[in-house]
Amino acid sequence: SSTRNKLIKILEKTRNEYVSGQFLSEELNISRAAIWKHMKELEKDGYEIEGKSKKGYRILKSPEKLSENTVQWGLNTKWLGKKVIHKPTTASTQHIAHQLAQESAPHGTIIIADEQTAGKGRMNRKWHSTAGKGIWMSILLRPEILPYLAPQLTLLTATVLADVLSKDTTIEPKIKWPNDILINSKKTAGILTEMQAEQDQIQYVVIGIGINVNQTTSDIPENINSKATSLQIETNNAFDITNLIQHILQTFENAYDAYIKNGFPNVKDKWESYGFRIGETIQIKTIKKNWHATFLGIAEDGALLTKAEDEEIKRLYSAEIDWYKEGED
Ligand code: BTX
Repeated sequence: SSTRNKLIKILEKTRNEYVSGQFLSEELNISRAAIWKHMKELEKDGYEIEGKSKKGYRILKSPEKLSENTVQWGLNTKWLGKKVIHKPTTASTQHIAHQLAQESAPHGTIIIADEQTAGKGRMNRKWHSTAGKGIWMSILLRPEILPYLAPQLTLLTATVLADVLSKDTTIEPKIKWPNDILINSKKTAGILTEMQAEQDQIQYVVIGIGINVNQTTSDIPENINSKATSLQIETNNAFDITNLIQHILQTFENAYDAYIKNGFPNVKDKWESYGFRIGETIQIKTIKKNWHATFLGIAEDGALLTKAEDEEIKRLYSAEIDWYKEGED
């Protein structure tokens, strides 16, 4: 309920301090008995709240479990996450997002899961989604932009994740083109953008975000542990998944609104400020061939900008890149 949302906002803001029942009752325009009932509801969702006579209420502990409510309470957004679907376990949040999109779910709908049993990466690759230890989330958007611009949303999402991680943690995130978030050269997050569109109009876009948060080394499957990591592994700290999600949603909404208003230039600058190995030689793979070139940055439309040995400058829209090792083509 919106009353409960307001209540959480007040309590979260004044954390550690007591807020009097009188104040709450005036602020929310409900009786003190009603406030007490709301507090009981919050406790059902995992909040620990202390109520002291003469002093008032305060939050002792925010819920650890993820739910539609815990994501929405205290969420400071205008349109993103007004509808949240949470599943304890599901094959892939992308599937649910597509389904809801066909059933006309609104722009800004969020689907989150504690666990995915068939998490998807790009090009049918697998995405490991350990139960309760990461952010496995899809965002449904109905952007009024031309379909060919949709890849810019992936780059925008990468800058949002990099911004949030650099603010909320002590680590320095880097973005590997187009969309891997690396910490100490290892992958911590990935983004999968899928789109349904006609020639000149996007029906919807689903942006899938996977972030390894609280995995320990033993949670990372052996076949990827040389190139994958988590926030916990890199910082020795556990993170509050709900807080991170809220921060991502708030940052995403601002970045998205600015992008729709002002276009790509600011996203490009931000992306490049986090860009990994700009100026270095990279190995490029497409379906047809394999070559290396200098990574110059991204173009004003988001394409990968490279310069080959013969000085030819190329824009690439879909390719895989890797770090160049001596002896490769
Ligand atoms: P990607 O194709 O760039 O990365 C997939 C590759 O990354 C895999 O082939 C594997 O080598 C490696 N990998 C797999 N799982 C992990 C992991 N947990 N951490 C680090 N590396 C890994 C990136 O695709 C896009 C990922 C999007 C995931 C989100 S989660 C919510 C949504 N639902 C869904 O099914 N996918 C998206």
